[in-house]
Amino acid sequence: MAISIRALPRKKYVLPGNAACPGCPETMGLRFVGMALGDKVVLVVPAGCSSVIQGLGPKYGMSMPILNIVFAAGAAAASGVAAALRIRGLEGHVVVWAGDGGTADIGFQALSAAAERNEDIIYICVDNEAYMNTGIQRSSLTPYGAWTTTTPAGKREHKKPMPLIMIAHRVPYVATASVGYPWDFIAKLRKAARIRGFKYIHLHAPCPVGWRFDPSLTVRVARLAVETGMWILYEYENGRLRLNPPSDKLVDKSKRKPLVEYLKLQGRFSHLLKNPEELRKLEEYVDAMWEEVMRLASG
Ligand SMILES: Cc1ncc(C[n+]2csc(CCOP(=O)(O)OP(=O)(O)O)c2C)c(N)n1
Ligand code: SF4
Repeated sequence: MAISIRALPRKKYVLPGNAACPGCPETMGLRFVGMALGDKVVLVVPAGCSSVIQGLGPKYGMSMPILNIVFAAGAAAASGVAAALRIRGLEGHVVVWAGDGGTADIGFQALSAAAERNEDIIYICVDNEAYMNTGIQRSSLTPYGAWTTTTPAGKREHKKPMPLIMIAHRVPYVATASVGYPWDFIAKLRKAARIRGFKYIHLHAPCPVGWRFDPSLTVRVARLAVETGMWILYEYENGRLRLNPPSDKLVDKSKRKPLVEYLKLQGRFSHLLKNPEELRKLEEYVDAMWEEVMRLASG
């Protein structure tokens, strides 16, 4: 369904003067959550950049109710909030907003368990591909070859396929999204809010600080990830996977921009660009990821 810009709420859900860095993708994503779901959101935020952005006391940077929770417990705490709303007969969408570390590493046990119980929550992984809040350490969602402070010569392992892992949980709704495509993300949030049970949205969120690019380029980098095929936009519902625009036009590899267009804007890949063998490994990963997603799309 098309979304009109005039129909979006005027209210600011991320307030000026918060503690985010310039060009921060997490504040962009949080604004979109507010625009999509309005005042009906209860956010559950484990430790990470967004718990700092949100701030405390007079510097409070958000206008949504937020439960800050320990790093490992996002999905468990949200399950409790959803139960409390249900018992009290209150309306509201319980939304976990967790980083890649808080999702794919330390929060994974609570996430997997809540998915298995089919809790009525929306879980968003805001994926900036490293532990940014504590100084850019690698996570299991950092891509192959990327520099972080704990992978100074480039990470040796590929990114964990989190959305596919969540599809394997057979939950009602799984989607990927990007801060470079707000309409797509807002539509997916609204759809998720209409579905009962567990919903997982994986939001690609390029971070200028950790990825080493100019803060004015966040949207450009986010869009290039999709245009080069490095990040695929899709949704999985009722046992079927469907590609979303513009990824649906990029199944044919020749339609995608060269991967280097995406990599060359980011300092974290500078050493990789000097090594054709390493670059080839990343290209092969992208091809394999597309094959896997297309198998699900045709199955
Ligand atoms: C049990 C525990 N270990 C470590 C920390 C320190 N810590 C706070 S935030 C954070 C990084 C969060 O990374 P991520 O989840 O990727 O979110 P981001 O900061 O990138 O938004 C870490 C390691 C903590 N709060 N609790
Ligand atoms: S480190 Fe990155 S994700 Fe964290 S506040 Fe800064 S720009 Fe945002």
